[in-house]
Amino acid sequence: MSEAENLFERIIAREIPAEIVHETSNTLAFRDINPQAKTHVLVVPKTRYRNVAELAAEPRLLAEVITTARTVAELEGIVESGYRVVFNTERDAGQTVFHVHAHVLGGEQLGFFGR
Ligand code: IU
Repeated sequence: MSEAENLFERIIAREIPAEIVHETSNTLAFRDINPQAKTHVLVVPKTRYRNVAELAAEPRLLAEVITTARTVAELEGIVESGYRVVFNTERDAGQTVFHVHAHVLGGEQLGFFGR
């Protein structure tokens, strides 16, 4: 496992600090270290799956990740203004950390994305 993946494992294990926003029995939400919006929180399952395609094999856990994303939006007060949930998946999407994570982005008008 690379340093970066280790890093998410170590955040989950509380071995290194992160600004934790919310936790459930199977997920953890913490602030992205390099925020791309006013609100930028990562939601991870505590067990490691490489990407959302792998996590899709566990629909209940996938649903818990999405539910945690909704709770994060509630806690951040961005449900009404709106937010985006993104799973970058593999190279072309720019995935750099291969422990699946949902980006929860909002708190301001977001730009269009794509190419
Ligand atoms: P990506 O979807 O794999 O590209 O996103 C990885 C994210 O993890 C990226 O937004 C980083 O800023 C973020 N991150 C972090 O919050 N803390 C870390 O220690 C590391 C990466 I490494």
